[in-house]
Amino acid sequence: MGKSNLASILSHFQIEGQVIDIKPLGNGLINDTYHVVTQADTSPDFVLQRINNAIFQDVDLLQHNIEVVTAHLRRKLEGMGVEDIDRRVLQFVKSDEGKTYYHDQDGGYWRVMMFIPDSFTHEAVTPESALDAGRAFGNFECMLVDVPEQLGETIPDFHNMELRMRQLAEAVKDDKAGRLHQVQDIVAMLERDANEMCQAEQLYREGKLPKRICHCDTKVNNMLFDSEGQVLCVIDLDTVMPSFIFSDYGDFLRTGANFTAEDDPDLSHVGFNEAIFKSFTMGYLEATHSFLTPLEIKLLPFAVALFPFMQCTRFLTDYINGDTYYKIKYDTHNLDRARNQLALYHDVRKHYAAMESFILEALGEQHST
Ligand code: GN1
Ligand code: MG
Repeated sequence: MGKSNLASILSHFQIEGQVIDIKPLGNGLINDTYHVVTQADTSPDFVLQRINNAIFQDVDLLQHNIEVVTAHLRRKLEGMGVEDIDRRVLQFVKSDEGKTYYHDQDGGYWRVMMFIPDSFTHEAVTPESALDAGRAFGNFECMLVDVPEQLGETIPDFHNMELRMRQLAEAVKDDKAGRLHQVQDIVAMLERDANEMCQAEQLYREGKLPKRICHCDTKVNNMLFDSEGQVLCVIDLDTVMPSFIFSDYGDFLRTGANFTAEDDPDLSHVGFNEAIFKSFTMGYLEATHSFLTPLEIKLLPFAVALFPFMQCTRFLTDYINGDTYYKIKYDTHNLDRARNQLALYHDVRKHYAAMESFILEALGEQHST
């Protein structure tokens, strides 16, 4: 969208300062995000975002969830005496109607947040920053265990593996883009392991596994770091909703502990980085061991396998459907992503025993401190 249109959208929000530039920001695959630069020193910068309403169909519920969660996080941080709270939790700007979003005449939904200065996103972590990331996502879940109201699911059954398998089966049946013949091998592999990968939904039905408020999109690039490489703030809160806790644990390691990017077409680069796994797990358990159940802990290695498996299923489904969900940069982008995630899944499975023994060791350390 052109800058003058973006500027006219912005005029519906209560922002101060003279806007001097509006430029694309970040690598999100769903929403469109812009950095709104204002005259230096006189006022803060902003982030303008167009919410993908085809995917987030109930924007009222979505923004309500985010308002509840950010207010709760803010209260918690205040209670802990944290000083730079505005850099640690997202802050939304009200529209001229007093809402945290604006619905334009063409049907678009927009929102504006304060830009957090001197903050950076990264596409990869080091073992040092992974420890901090584990603490940050663990603390995020920990602070949200007592959110004062029941939150809705912004995308119903978002991390439900049974649903993802049904969506794949549907795509295979319709073969809308005529691409099925290229991917039969991947479909067969996913179907082979589907039962095992759907065990969480079964355990939930049996009342053995709880749902808690999770972030549900803990990609490395969904957190902000300061110039020293310390985590400042968890961002991209659209998918915050009730889910299995290992949504956050497994999804982080899916990007953080892959030796390469999720769309690297060279599969020889793909692999599970145990050093990142270890430090992220250490930080995560430090923040969460006091409230996780034994079953949730036992399922952590399963979660590490589940997320590349689920993401492979989702990318592949989108490829078979003709690329209607994820933004793509070239024709076979979703196929490359799917193959990459399948390779990661297979490699993760080789590390099950090592993961199990490390988790026991890490828990021992938490209990002795
Ligand atoms: C999407 O927009 P982004 O890049 O933060 C997706 C995640 C996927 C991810 C794959 C709402 O997240 O679930 O894991 O792409 N978000 C939604 O890179 O579908
Ligand atoms: Mg994102």
